[in-house]
Amino acid sequence: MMSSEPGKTKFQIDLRRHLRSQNIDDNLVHLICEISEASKYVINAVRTGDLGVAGTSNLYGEEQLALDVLSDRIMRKRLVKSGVVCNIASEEMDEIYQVTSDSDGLYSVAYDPLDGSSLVDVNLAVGTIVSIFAGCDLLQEGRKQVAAMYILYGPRVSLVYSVGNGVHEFTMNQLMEFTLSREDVRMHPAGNIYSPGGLRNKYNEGDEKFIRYLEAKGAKLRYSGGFVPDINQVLMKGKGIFIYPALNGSPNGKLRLLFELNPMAYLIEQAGGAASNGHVPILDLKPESLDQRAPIYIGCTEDVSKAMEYLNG
Ligand code: P6P
Repeated sequence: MMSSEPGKTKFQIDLRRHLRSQNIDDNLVHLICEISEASKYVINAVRTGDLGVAGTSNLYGEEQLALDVLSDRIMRKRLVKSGVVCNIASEEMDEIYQVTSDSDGLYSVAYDPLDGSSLVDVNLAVGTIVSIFAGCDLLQEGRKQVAAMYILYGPRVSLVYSVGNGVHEFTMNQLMEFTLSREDVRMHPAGNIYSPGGLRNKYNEGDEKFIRYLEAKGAKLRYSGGFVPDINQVLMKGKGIFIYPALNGSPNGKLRLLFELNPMAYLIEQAGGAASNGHVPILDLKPESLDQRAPIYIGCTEDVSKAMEYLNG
């Protein structure tokens, strides 16, 4: 816990100062700060950039927007320039981008540069999601991440990170500086909101029964279609569950293990929550490919456990 320094309230503690209190490698401090700087250019692209299509598709065969390509380029250039990265994987790139074969003291980064980009043209919140491993191997279990973070471009711009010592939120001020707004975010055991991703008419029976259970206990449906704002709501309110289950015709659901699920599962577990694919913790899954997807149940521990009861009952 970062005690407020004399003369400084916690709200004046900037990201670099907080990272230095986390007892982590200087290269990792530098890397996370570089990502936060890159996000300021992504913000500008979101607010003023072209909303059209790029005329290309990503490794999932999904049509890319100009914003996807621009955000990806901003992130990749900053990571390469950082001097502390050996491999990069992006949801918007087909293959791993090798910066250097030298792994000594360096990190590898998997990111979704602008998750939910199709929501920008209707002015809904979107975000950048980042997963960081030590060394060159990006196909490690998520539990081996050394850091995870996201930047949420909403009514306010917030940055949430963990390096294994709890989850901490920073909010961008009028000078575009990230200052500490919540330290050591913790989740309740159970919650009262739920985010049901995907088409309900493609849910299997167990998932459908779980949703009916939630509705019967008075839980409120909260779903924007953006993974970052929807997870941020569950995390910051500390109450609730987000699910994107296996669907009829899509046995692995929709969300991507490397770029979306691993970083968010790391953060939610660090806040005292849980994240499962319906059978095992997300963070224990060994990725077999860059484009791997998995079903996700993520949020309060008791809510996730209840979902497993219905799913596997
Ligand atoms: P659906 C955005 O495309 C995304 O990858 C996540 O941000 C979001 O949670 C999900 O897809 C929404 O998917 O099928 O509900 O539109």
